[in-house]
Amino acid sequence: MALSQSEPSKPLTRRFVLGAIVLGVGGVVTGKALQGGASTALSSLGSGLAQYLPGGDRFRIYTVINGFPSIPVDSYRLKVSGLFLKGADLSYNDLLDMPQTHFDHRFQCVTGWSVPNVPWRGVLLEDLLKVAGPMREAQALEFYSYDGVYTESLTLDQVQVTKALVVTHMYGAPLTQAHGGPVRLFVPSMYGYKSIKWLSEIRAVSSPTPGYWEQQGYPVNAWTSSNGSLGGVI
Ligand SMILES: Nc1nc2c(c(=O)[nH]1)N[C@H]1C(S)=C(S)[C@@H](COP(=O)(O)O)O[C@H]1N2
Ligand SMILES: [Mo]
Repeated sequence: MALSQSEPSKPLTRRFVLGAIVLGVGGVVTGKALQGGASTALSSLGSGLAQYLPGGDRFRIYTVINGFPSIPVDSYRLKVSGLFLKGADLSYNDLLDMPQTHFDHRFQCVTGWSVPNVPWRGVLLEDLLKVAGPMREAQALEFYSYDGVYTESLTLDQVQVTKALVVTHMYGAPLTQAHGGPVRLFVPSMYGYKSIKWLSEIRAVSSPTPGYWEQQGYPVNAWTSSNGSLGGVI
């Protein structure tokens, strides 16, 4: 990998924010562990928070805004718009009523950390596309976040090849707010920046606008090195 180690182009601001958030999360775990011992802490935290446990490969929590958008599950909406024969405005329960897919897959950030065997669950983007029906002119999908800033995109081919998932559950539990809950994207075989959190809208387009980090120099085709041969054209 020839990419630089630091994603941020505004290193000070972003590192400060990220550091504060990671420390905050660690603090919660430590607090519980001190009160009840490690095993009690584990069971009371539930498997959904296991990824925060210290040691080994673990997630870093990222957000490019100050904090996390707060979206109550009951008012969550996923807009399916643009070049579709049938647009949609899906609730969280609409997503749960669709065919559910789950698999374990590594999550890999371009800055060097990764987490193996993460259990993901949700709706395959491919299954959502079958319902919405992309028009002939549609070549790609643009993704938008409730944070109002972060964006991403995938070609329709990449949606198929990667098995990109609209995620509602991680580690057998509803997605936490920190990880992009109620709903985020997970794109296997591509770097973590493709996996947009707090997903608000999926828009079919003929030619996608590069995403947030891509506008700052990261590749639009974000294959992890182990999957580089899959290629991809935008
Ligand atoms: N909305 C939003 N989505 C995002 C990001 C972000 O800052 N904001 N960061 C991306 C990057 S670079 C990575 S590595 C992963 C991190 O996911 P996590 O915070 O669940 O560990 O989220 C991706 N999706
Ligand atoms: Mo990342």
